Amino acid sequence: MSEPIIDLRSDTVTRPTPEMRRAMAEAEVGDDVYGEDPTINRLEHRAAEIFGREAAIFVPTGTMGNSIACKIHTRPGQEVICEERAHIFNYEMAMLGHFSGCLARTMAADDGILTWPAIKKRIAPGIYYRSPTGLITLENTNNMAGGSVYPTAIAEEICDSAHAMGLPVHLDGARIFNAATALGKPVAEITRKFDSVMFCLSKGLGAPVGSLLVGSRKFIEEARAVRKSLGGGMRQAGILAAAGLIALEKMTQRLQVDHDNARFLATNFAQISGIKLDAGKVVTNILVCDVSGTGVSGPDLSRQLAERGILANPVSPEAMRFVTHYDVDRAGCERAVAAVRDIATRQAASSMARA
Ligand code: TLP
Repeated sequence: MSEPIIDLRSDTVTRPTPEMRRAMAEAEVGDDVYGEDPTINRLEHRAAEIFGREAAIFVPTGTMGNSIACKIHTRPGQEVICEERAHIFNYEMAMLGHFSGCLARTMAADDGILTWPAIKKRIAPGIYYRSPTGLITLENTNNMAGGSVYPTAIAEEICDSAHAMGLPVHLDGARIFNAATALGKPVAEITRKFDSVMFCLSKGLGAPVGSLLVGSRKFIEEARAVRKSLGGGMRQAGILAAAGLIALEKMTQRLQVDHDNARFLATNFAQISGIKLDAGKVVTNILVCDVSGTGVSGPDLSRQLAERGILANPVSPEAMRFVTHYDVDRAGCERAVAAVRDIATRQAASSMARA
């Protein structure tokens, strides 16, 4: 029998647990556009409670949650500050431009962690012919920076200083429960200063679909209208919220396992000649490493791994991303390490033979 596929492309590939599937089958539902889906109402209520906020809204995707937040916080002609690897900038189909009429003002930051002194220099000077800064967005964990985590004091300094200038701060917290696990603090504590927070149920938490946006009652009321304008008004979506409730209540407890597996991958990859990676910086479930020193490009390594039943995505010609999650265990990670080592060793041997 052939070995199962090990899918390290993303934590978005997780499938609903048997408990989620049962809850979905039994979910009480109603028309959520009328506010009558009891399971969605329960999920939104729980999310608001867990984040210590007035209200929450269920949205089909993280991208929609971010789009709604950016739309509400800005007006056309403004700039939105984000780190250059931000999901909002790179993977959301230029929504800032075509939906909110804003430009992204990107900036590079070590490990993807912006700081107030750096942001301050990028805030528009307030001259009438310069497009004003309308919003700052942070991403915690920072996906493409290798799942890095914001130290809470740095995030809070950004929020406090931005607020003192009248600027809102939105958090793309797609993986905020991973950040909370790494910091050993509740999500409410590490996100309390943000004006709005989006987080995903459909990544490491294993739900099949869905994200939430949390904030003040007024903000969430506006978000309901904006969600509708994006075509995101769902009807009997309680079947999705039922899985989301399990994600929120139970799956948040187990993320350390994924972090340990990512660290295991990182420690082993770092020992393979030609792979550049600081294993000590892998603190959540994502690792991004430079593989160019092996002589195999990212896309080529991805192809060769797929032939061995291991799936992982290149993020540039030089770099690969590996993401651990509920559907990958330690044995799967061991197979991934063996496969990468084998490909790198063969490449080194064939380069030697040619020399
Ligand atoms: N990230 C996906 C891809 O789109 C890159 C992944 O595989 O990691 N914010 C962050 C930080 C994300 O990583 C993602 C998805 C989103 C937002 C968007 O969520 P969805 O896919 O639900 O729109």
